[in-house]
Amino acid sequence: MRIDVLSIFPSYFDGLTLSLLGRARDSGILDLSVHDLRDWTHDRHRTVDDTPYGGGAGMVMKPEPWGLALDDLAPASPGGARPTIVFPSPAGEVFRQSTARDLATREHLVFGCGRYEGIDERVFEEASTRGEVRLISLGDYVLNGGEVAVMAMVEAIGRLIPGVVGNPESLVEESHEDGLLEYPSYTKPAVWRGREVPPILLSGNHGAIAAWRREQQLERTRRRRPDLLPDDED
Ligand code: 6GU
Repeated sequence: MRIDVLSIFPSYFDGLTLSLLGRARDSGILDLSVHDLRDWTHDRHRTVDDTPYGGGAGMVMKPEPWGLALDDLAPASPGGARPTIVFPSPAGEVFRQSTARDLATREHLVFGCGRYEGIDERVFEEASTRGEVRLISLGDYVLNGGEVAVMAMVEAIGRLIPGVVGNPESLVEESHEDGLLEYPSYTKPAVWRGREVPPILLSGNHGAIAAWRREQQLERTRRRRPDLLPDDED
């Protein structure tokens, strides 16, 4: 998979070269490039923002650098490959595990990180001539820009690319993969500071352990995230 990230703070993404995704990059599974949007400016101050038409607070990101960056990273190519272009936005659809699974199947993702009050709306129209455009939010709160959101999205997507996570089984028994929260985990010692591991986990009865874990998943989900469960019928 190829991922291009556009940002005016490219060093935010240095962390993505570490650990799991770093190894995926080194092995060639993931071709991740982070670009400075200012490289597509041509004035002395490398300006990326301007005042909003119609007035109002804050600054808006100018369309020209975005257009030139899209020309390079997502060129119009009749009949050619079309990338999926993601703009992180608190006004977008909410990012879920299902979104990560969907985006992990794409050949080429372009992430455009906005700052200031937003990006000139025409950039989204232009981008949709180059590929499928998705506005995606991390959740119902406000960040200063899209960088932290894109870090989270790239990590969630990247670990689903075959070969990135060493043991694929570790992907399936996780919170959200089956729509429920994860069951509790324990390791040695069997008693720690007087606290015992639930005896069933030491029983060797694999059927009973699976049933207990399922019940724990349901109980935790009911308690912490009832919104994930189907509504009661009665
Ligand atoms: Cl994707 N961007 C910004 N700026 N704030 C957010 C967000 C994204 N998701 C939640 N809050």
